[in-house]
Amino acid sequence: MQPDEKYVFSYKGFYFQPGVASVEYLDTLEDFEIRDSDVFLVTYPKSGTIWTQNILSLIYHEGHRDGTEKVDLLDRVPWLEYNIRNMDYISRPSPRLFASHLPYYLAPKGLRNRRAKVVYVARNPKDVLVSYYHFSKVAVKFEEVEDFGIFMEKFLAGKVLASLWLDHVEGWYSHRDDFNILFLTYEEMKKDLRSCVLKLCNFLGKRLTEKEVDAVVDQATFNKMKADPRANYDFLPPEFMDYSKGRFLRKGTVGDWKSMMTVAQSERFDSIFKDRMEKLPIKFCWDIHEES
Ligand code: PPS
Repeated sequence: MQPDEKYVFSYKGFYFQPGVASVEYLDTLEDFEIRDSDVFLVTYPKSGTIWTQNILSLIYHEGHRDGTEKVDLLDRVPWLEYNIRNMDYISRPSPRLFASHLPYYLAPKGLRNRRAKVVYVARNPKDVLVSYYHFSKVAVKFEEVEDFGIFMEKFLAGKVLASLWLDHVEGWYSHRDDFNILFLTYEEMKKDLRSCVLKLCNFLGKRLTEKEVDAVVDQATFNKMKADPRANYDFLPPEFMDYSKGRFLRKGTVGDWKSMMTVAQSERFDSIFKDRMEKLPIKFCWDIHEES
């Protein structure tokens, strides 16, 4: 079961999106020059990327916090491997913020001197799967798989954009000592956003006042982001998104997988992922009501 080349291409064992990334460009990323002040947000798709992009932008840009600047997230925290707007990353002023879905082994090697910062956000993979399934309908350039069961098999086999969830999370976690990295989970952000914002500020060496932290937390809530076109990808043109089929900010909850997966599907999922997940020290939360 190989994925259709119209939707993904493999580069060094990882699936990328054609049209917005090329082999020539990806070849340059290994030597992409890293500054000590750079911050990379790394995620597997559908794990809380836009949420954390927004938080980073709010932490770093006063003009975003106080609403005086109307800059969208692709300009604030652009994608490293998908330079959709053809920005000149080299001449961007410091501190540069980037988002990326790259696996650890394709990250620019300059990140391994442990000076620039990496924020890794992980989400429980059943919610990732369900979010990914719905997003595949909205994202025009993604393969739309009508049948959830078929999509799940592709996800479990890593035959989707960004390949296998387990490889991504496990790879970054087991190589954490090579990077200056902070791990967060979507679920802890959901349970206590303020603590996570403070954790981030601490890691990034950013000292914000109580009021500024309040402003970050307030503008990073699901409802505020949903209503803010700069922070919900509503600005992406129809060649990327078909918003008649859903929204980028869809539900924003923990445990939505229960509304989609049958008991049999959930058990099958567990049987494939369980052994490797048990060895992962990251504790995932599967239900918002679960005690941590
Ligand atoms: S992508 O395509 O990889 O960049 O997608 P990503 O941004 O990683 O994930 C999208 C999911 O994150 C949810 N989201 C949020 N949840 C809670 N609070 C806030 N503020 C928030 N912002 C985005 C978004 O709704 C997607 O999850 P689902 O489950 O589909 O709702």
